[in-house]
Amino acid sequence: MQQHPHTSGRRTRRLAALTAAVAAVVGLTTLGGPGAQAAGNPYERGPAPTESSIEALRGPYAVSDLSVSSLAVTGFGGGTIYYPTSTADGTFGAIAISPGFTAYQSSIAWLGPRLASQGFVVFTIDTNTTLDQPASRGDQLLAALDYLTQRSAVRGRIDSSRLGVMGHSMGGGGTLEAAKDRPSLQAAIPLTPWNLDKTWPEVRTPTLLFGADGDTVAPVSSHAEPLYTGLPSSLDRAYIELNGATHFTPNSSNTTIAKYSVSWLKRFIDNDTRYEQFLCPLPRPSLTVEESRGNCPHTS
Ligand code: 9J3
Ligand code: ZN
Repeated sequence: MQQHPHTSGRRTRRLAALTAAVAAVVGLTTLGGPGAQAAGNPYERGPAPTESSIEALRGPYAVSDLSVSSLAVTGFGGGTIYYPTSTADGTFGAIAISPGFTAYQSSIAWLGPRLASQGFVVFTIDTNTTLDQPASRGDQLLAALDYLTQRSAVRGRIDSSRLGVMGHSMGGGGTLEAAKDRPSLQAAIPLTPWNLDKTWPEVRTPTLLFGADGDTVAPVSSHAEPLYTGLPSSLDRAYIELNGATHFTPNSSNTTIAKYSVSWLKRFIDNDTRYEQFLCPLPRPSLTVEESRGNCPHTS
């Protein structure tokens, strides 16, 4: 910038300094990549979301992974940790994810990089045996979170006060068991859950359940829907029933599951209200959503 020859001295220098300061602040808050962070929320990670960013196959963070042998842990069956490669943005919230009855971590593996690339450390686990029941799967999810935050090689990358759980089928039933046992969990997401216990008044963790309209293994009328109803009505809770879906829809890449899961995890693990727009109002019935229920998350 060229200066007018007749304006000079202190005032011009002060103006220049002010302009530089404003530019620096604007740069910090709008420049980007994953690095952008709000002054008001220390847990916020990544740039402002859009419909296409929550639907994308990958979010803004490059992801690394780490295999954990069952021989190296106790209380669960090992697994794979997916985590943002860069440490430039500080720590991240973390989630553990359990597969269902007779299934392995491979059945929920797509969620690892999909969620981690949005800014979470994600632990997809194997259970001690593939026949373990929901209460055991809940205990194993908690053992996995304890390993992740206390002993794993990525423990220094995790904010251990900001944890969540997910799971498919009996792993979804286990997700509710984990939340009941550990009220400090910040988010829970059961996927086509299966649990004989339909009463969950103790749960204090914001919970998003996915049902599938064509589920004949864990029909929504006897599992996902009564499990949703069994949560406290005062809880931040939601139910999304997938349209044209089966019990096994959560076992492969699914954009409806991903976009609302990312939004729920961001909203409740990161306290990131920028994602509230995708949860509230609830998704309307469509080609992908059969029905939805919930009490829209309260702002602030
Ligand atoms: O984890 C699941 O897929 C539970 C559904 C099931 O097979 O229950 C049978 C007892
Ligand atoms: Zn329904």
